[in-house]
Amino acid sequence: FAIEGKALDIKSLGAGFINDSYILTTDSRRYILQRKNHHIFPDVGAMMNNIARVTAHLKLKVAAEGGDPEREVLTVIPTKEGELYYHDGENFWAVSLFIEGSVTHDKANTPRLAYMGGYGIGRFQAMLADFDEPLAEVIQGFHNIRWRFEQWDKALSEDRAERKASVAEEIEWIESRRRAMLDFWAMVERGELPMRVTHNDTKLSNILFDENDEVLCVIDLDTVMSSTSLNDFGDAIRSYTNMGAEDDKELSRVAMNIDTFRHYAEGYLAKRGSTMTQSEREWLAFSGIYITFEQVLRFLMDYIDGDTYYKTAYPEHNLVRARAQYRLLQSMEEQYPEMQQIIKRIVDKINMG
Ligand code: GN1
Ligand code: MG
Repeated sequence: FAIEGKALDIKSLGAGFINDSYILTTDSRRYILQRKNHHIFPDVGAMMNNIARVTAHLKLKVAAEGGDPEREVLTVIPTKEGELYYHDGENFWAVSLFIEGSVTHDKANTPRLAYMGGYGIGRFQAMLADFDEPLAEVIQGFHNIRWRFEQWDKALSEDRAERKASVAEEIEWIESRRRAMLDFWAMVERGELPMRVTHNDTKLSNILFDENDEVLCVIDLDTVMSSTSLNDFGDAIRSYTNMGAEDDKELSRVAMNIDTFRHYAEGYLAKRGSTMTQSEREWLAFSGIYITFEQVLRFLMDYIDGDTYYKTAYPEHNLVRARAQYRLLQSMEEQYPEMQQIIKRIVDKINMG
């Protein structure tokens, strides 16, 4: 890679279910080195190409606003031959700049963090609103529930790990909502919800903050694709508002915090509200339910498949995750009327102002 200085040290960065990340220190600066998971991202070249084009666009926007493109946008470091990644015959590697002085948060446990997270993703989407080149679909049908149901039906009929019989109750959670979820997705298919550049993994820890908890930069751009921007809102709601852990065994801890929902929505809509279509605003609250449902399906499907997708820490891990996400889904369903009212109130306020 075209890095500055001599490499001195490489340390694992932990976290992440998909890639392996390291901090690479040279005698002049620090970098992020990642082994990209090519089982999950079959075309690493197409993925890196998406990232390079999206970050180039973002850098122009940040520069035009008088910001610092090196700190506020991810910088991909090419190889010495000018390639966006390096294939060593077995693994695929990519390097980006480490953004010094940045911090991440795992939990949105203050109103301000939730607001700033929404603001950060809203800003990211707003800056990409005029990006009109096609993006590669790096993971087929990522948030497309019709495609997920095709995979689901296949997983159930194959029952590869012979676990299906033991999760009959959980399977019913999915089946009883099949119609409603497909109906939502049909609006995307009919073009009633527009296609936009979406991040597709909007958890709080994918936003870098500075020391004053101002948003610096949105990271983990592997899944940047074209889809409905509602996915990004929904996935954030799934991760921010959960009072328990994603894989909490103690289900009584898991519930959606409606105040966190409100704060995130306020931050997001402050940046994005005025450029959303009527149908996007109308379905914003539902997107939390949609993405959380999808996550229950994905964890449960991986359990049924014999844990081939997500890294797991113990044999029942995917099932525990599915159960915890299901508890969160129920909590959202219970609070859905309130979620809708909150969105309506914020939108009315923006329209009046
Ligand atoms: C995966 O690896 P990570 O934490 O960035 C997954 C997301 C899931 C998330 C669940 C490419 O993200 O879709 O929501 O785990 N990413 C991919 O925590 O499948
Ligand atoms: Mg990710």
